[in-house]
Amino acid sequence: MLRRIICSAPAAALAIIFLAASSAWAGMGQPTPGQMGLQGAASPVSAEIHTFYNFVNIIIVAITVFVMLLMLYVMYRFNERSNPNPSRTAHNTVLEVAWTVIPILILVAISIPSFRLLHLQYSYPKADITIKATGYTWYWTHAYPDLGDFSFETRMLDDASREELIAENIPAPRNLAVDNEVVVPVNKVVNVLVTAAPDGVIHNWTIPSFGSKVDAVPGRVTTTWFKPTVEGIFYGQCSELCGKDHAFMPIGVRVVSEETFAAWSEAMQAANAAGTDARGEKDKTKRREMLHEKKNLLKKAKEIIRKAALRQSGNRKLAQAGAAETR
Ligand SMILES: [Cu+2]
Repeated sequence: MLRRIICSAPAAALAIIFLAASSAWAGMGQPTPGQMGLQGAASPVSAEIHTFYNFVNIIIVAITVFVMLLMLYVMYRFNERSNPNPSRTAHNTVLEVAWTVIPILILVAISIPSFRLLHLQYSYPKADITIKATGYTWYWTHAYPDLGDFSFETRMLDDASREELIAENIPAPRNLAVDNEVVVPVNKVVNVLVTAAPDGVIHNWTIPSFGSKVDAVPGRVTTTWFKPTVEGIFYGQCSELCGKDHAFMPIGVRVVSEETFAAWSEAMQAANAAGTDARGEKDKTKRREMLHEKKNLLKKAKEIIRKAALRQSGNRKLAQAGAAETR
């Protein structure tokens, strides 16, 4: 019986390692039912987090299996029946040095990749795009300070709005889909300045697939960065318990091609400029025209992202039909 347990233990350990290390079961950009492990990696930091997670998991499983086998052996070999006259040994220098030094070596082996990962997360490369995210109770605003400082609110979609998108074949997961997604170009370094409303509470701006997670603190600016390597939609949720609607302030980052991003940001900047001009305009008719133009530009920007979303959801036919309709 004991031999059978001992023989099957390494197989079980291998299975556990495989399950824990398998990121194939995890979704990219959002959680999936029955998910094991972390969400798929879509940035260099996230890829490093995966490597570190798998490495530490192997050590954890190996230690657990070793201790379990040791205990089984002790229970079998040194119980009262098989060992009626126990040894009176109180000290063993070699053993004591070994059980002090080996754990230290294990911790050193863990600390080296751990510090390397921390260094990667907190040494910010030169940013191609900067975004400012501000946490409110309970939604986010996102601004692009380098692109005319246009900004928008990001709020969770209700079920009716989600159904509309799903009917168009655009995935809109519950509690994650948002009205205004943050849009960034693929393979560019994005720096995110994160803060919270001065009279608000602490939130946390998180996108698991990018390995980005940082507190949004009132009166302070914190920073995270990511370099998305895959096009698509990546969701995150506020990860600092902030109050009543903490669970309902998701973040959606849409990674698109450089051309799509340029077209979108151009429309958003023009809409922002039209809005600023309208505020300074005294003539009512002109102001109305400017506001109308702003509305049209925002609609155009939304349509660019809608088409990108359709393309990304693998529904090219619908995207083309949509393009023909708006022509
Ligand atoms: Cu929050």
